[in-house]
Amino acid sequence: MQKIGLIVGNTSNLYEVECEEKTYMCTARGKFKQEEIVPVAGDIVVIEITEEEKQEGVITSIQPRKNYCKRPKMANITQIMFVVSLRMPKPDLLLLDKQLCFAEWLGVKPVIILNKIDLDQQNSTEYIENIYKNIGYTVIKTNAKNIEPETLHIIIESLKQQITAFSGNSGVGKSTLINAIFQSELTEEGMVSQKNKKGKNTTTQVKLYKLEEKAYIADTPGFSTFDITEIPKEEICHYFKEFQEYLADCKYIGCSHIKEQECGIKKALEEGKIAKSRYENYSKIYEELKEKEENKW
Ligand SMILES: Nc1nc2c(ncn2[C@@H]2O[C@H](COP(=O)(O)OP(=O)(O)OP(=O)(O)O)[C@@H](O)[C@H]2O)c(=O)[nH]1
Ligand SMILES: [Mg+2]
Ligand SMILES: [Zn+2]
Repeated sequence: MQKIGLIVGNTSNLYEVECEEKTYMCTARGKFKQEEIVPVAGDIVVIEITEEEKQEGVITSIQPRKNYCKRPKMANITQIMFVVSLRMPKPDLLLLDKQLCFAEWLGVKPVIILNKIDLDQQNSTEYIENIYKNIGYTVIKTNAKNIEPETLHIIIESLKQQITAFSGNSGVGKSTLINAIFQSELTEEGMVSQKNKKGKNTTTQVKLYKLEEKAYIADTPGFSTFDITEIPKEEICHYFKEFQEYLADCKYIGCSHIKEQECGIKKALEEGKIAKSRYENYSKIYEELKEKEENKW
């Protein structure tokens, strides 16, 4: 008998596949390896049930992926929540811009969470919020340790119908936030009711936790941020959302917006239409990727 399901976890060659009403432990057929496709968390797969009572099966095929990410290995994520903390650790906007760039490249929805707002002493919250709201990003401000019900409600609403990965430096509050989401006692209609508490066990693989029907959170131990080195440096400017409308004003085709004259991006920067930190981080990312490319050979 065949069933279709979602891979929610995997350790070595064993996959946990969640089907409609049951979860099966499955192995994968060798042929995927020959095609160089290895099933990963987030894959939708067809399984052949081998032992119904033991809930065991074999993965027979993988559905086409919406996206695939190498590090951490997972497929079909639809949203990334970037957690930035205001203090301890201090905000890292270069990392945030790298991660936003990655999300745009992957084609998934980015959400920014400004956490530890209770520790902000320099009004950085508003400063950062403004930069990113002006570009059109969703910014949610939190104190994850002591989260207000309204904020939790907004976050839970935005997790619906999505496979969401959390990203951000160590210590910014990802786990605190995820625990708050899962321990939520809110039982209003359509809200989380099950206390699906996240275990403290250390897995080295990606695991998807089910929040409710069609809503999953990806825990990516060992990879708190996404690797952007797959993106060619020439493409980076296309993933800085607010740069798009000024690209046509560059005189030179293939303008890198670094040293060239008559550059639409630099002009927009001078006119205050692009935030200084965003342009500076663009340059840093560009130079960093350039160096990596040169060192490859
Ligand atoms: N004051 C304050 N402390 C917070 C807040 N959110 C989290 N913390 C604390 O910050 C510390 C780090 O939080 P974690 O949730 O473990 O951070 P993480 O992002 O999961 O870190 P890694 O697992 O290392 O990637 C903990 O001591 C939390 O209690 C907040 O909003 N305000
Ligand atoms: Mg953590
Ligand atoms: Zn330019």
